[in-house]
Amino acid sequence: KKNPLRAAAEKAASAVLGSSGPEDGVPGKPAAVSPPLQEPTAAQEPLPPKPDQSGPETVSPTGQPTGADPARMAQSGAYLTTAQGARLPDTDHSLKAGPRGPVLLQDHHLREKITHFDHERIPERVVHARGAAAHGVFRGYGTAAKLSKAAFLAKDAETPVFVRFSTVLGSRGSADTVRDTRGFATKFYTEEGVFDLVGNNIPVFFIQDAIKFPDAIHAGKPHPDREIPQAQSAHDTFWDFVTLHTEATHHTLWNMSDRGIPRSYRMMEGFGVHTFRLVDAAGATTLVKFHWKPKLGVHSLVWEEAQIAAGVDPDFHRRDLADAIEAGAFPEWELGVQTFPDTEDQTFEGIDLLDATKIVPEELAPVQPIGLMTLNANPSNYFAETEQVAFHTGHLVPGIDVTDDPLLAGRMFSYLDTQISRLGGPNFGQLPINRTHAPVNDMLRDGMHQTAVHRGVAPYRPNSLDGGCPFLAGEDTGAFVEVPAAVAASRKAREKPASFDDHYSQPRLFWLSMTPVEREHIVAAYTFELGKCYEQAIKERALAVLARIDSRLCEEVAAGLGLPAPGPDSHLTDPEPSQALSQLGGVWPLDGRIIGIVADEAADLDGVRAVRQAVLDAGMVPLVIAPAGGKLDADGDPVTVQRTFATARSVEFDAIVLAGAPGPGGDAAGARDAKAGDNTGTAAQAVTDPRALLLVNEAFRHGKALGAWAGGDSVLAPAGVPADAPGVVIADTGAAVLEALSELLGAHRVWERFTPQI
Ligand code: HDD
Repeated sequence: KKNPLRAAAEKAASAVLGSSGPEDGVPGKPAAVSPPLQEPTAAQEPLPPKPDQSGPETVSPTGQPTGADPARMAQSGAYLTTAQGARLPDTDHSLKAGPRGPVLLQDHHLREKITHFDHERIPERVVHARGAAAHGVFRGYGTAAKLSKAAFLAKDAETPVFVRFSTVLGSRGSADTVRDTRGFATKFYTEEGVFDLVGNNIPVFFIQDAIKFPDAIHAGKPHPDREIPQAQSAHDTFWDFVTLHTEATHHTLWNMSDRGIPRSYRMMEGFGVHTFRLVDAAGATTLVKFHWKPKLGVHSLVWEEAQIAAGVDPDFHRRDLADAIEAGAFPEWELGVQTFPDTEDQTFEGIDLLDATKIVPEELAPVQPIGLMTLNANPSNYFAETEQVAFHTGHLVPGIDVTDDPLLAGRMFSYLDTQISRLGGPNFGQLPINRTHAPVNDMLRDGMHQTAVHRGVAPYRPNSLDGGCPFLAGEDTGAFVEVPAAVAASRKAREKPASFDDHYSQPRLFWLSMTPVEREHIVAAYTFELGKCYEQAIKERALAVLARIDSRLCEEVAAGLGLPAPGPDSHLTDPEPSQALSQLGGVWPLDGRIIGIVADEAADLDGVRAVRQAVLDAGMVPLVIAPAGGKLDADGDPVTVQRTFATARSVEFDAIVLAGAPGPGGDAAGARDAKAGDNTGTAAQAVTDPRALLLVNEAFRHGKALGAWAGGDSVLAPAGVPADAPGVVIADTGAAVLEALSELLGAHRVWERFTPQI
């Protein structure tokens, strides 16, 4: 019986060599002029996957379990060894000539330990250095199967993924909550090879041509003389660049909107930005834009909150992602596509699909869901996984191809190039986190950090020594074959198309699509950022750009800067607003929301226990905040304190509940009497502690829901919170408070508390 692998290999080999004509093999390949050379066709099974990097088998002299979960232990094996496996008697004392004598050069363990430590760091990413990541799974809905032959998009196909979120400008140790674009890069380990969707949380980009990327990043990064400011766009060089390259106007406006300060990585949209090309089994193509839609909705911080968080918890987003996953609140996103006919001009409704500074409003091309991604596991080791993961827009699988977007073309070069220096050579694809789950049978050899032990003598093809392997695949045997898309006959030129010239109509569309409160945030952001610039000429130029978006926006920012607003632009159009661009208006799941419960020893602790449980039952996270740490009611049914007045800051919580005092039989009236009379009520300490008052006041100013029961509300007035303000719930029991708060939380914030003047 004929070996099927051999038959496929023979077919592919003969197609490539041209012996049976173009119709059998690669489309459009001309027939060979000379008779083809005969290539050996004795196929072999592909080589096994490259060697794994896992640690050595556990070596235990006694065979006794240590009690720790082996999968979570830092080391395997009982004895500390050198890198060569020699067991060590001591790792705390250098080898010396006597206890007080000189250290001996002979001490190999000392030198090995310090040398390795000296080289523990690798260069951080030149952009997107600060990030956090998680493992998960993607399940195809099958709805894209008619557009793309990619196997991972088939119905119910499950594919492991690794996702890294990031900021762009800051260094690896910078704060999470700075105003910036967020990276959203997904690695799909499909059975046909790795597919990377390397996107952002903003659907447009600063520039239209990759050749400007170094300039854009030089302008956004800290000034080269003093290396400040860190992780900020609020400085002269950034605004100099974006006002001189006005194609950046659209992206800059998104950055100045609430999208620039997400509440959580779990609450961000993701976008592939460029237009991609899907290919079905028959070779038909469709242009698409990829969208990730978070199940929890799209939500943001308010600017003051973001600034405070950058100080009190620089790891705010990193912690949030890891905590949510550890708690089982697995974040989910639906992957969707907007589809466009693959026409020769590659435009849709007059929008140039190759211009990465343009969106296609969802009202014109709805996002059609094609699969669900669930992030369900944290990395075990930050360096090995999150730091060493390497994405590339060129990691494509059959069924997904690129377009001629000039920004994308430059990216196709940049990622591999940067990773060679960042990861120390060309073999980073062998690192466990980067390794494909498909069999690898390449002819790439040697190089720094080569971990594969390749067999055979003929890493070239065709060959007659290694059985002729490997053979070439055709489309029918799963090869990735570029779409033979037509290239417009033209001439070489460093030019851009005229359709790239419109820099303002889509920023105006975005502005007009915002609600008043979102517009006010945008005005405040521009006013803050430009207010941090020193050069008057840059501020004036920025105002001239804003006048081309909207005169009210321009006037408000000008007023904040104390500068005259340029006159209105007579070219302004009035595009139909796109509701999909606004973040307000929905009701969203509460998974993983954090509820702070302020209580003390004198509080209604039964009520506190009940609220805690109700918060947990709703899939949210309760954190008890008390004047000091430890336990409340330690001798009875203890309530653990998670935060103290010293460690709690409002930014950590989505809502705050102020516990009441216990009344006779727990009734509220009795509780109020108890509090008012002898200062034993729960609020007694909070009422006089400025840290607790700040907590409540900030939460109020940031539009967070506040609740109190049985006298807990006595904190409100000293904290400057009117008891009748929107989103302040005072009820008789903790349970009633929580019910009302949950309803408020579905809208993310108490938006009525903001009174925009725009
Ligand atoms: Fe980029 C990293 C996203 C344009 C060059 N980029 C990087 C990451 C994301 C993006 C999410 C971090 C990946 C990770 O977590 O490891 N980049 C984008 C998007 C762009 C974009 C959505 C426009 C649509 N990028 C872009 C251009 C260039 C680069 C035009 C260069 C010409 N990007 C890089 C890079 C990085 C990178 C220098 C730095 C670290 C890395 O690649 O691995 O190659």
